[in-house]
Amino acid sequence: MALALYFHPLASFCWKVLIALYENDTAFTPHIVDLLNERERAAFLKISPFGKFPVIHDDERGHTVLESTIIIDYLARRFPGPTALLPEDPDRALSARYWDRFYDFYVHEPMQKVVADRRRDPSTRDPFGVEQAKAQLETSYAIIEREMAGKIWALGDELSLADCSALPALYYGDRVHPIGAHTVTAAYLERLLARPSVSRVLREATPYFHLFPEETPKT
Ligand SMILES: N[C@@H](CCC(=O)N[C@@H](CS)C(=O)NCC(=O)O)C(=O)O
Repeated sequence: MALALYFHPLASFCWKVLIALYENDTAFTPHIVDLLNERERAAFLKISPFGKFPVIHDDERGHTVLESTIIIDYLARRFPGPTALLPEDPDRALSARYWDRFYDFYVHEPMQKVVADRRRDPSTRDPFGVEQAKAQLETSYAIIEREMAGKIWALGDELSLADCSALPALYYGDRVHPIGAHTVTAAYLERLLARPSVSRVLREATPYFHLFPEETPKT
């Protein structure tokens, strides 16, 4: 098959690309990478120098593409389908790129910070950094609350790259710092969850959810 995806079904940045692939029914060969396995990790580092997924490899063109946003950009041009991941109109495309950056930098990254902290040895935890990350999530939720009022998807009525980015950021964001009273944001997350592409991603992640670190109760 022309396209290969290196990923893990639980990994939030991989969800971005899986949603994009499933939206357009793009055929690909899945390669699940277990980074805890020394041999698999060493082989993967040859493809992805920081050991980060997702990565795609396009056999026909001999292209390896890293970084979820760049991968979706590549998929939009190389394997276009009914969901225009990057709109034709340059202003709308710019908006999709902006909201992709917004969700990655201001929701996804602080969410990852909280999750990474839970995985650490308690002696090396960073409570101040976690507080800062949660404050960032709170600020971002308030911005989304205003931005999404009256909208279905990030650009209005058509799903795009920006929504692929929003789903994993908000899904896991809600688990580490509940969206709570931000009802517009919560409703946007519900709409995303109802999308068949997203249901499929969640279904495939379910066998791995026990690996997600829940908050340790304070003693
Ligand atoms: N900026 C990268 C971030 C990728 C990333 O952080 N991936 C995580 C999984 S969600 C990862 O590979 N973590 C493994 C590690 O850092 O060892 C992208 O958008 O693709």
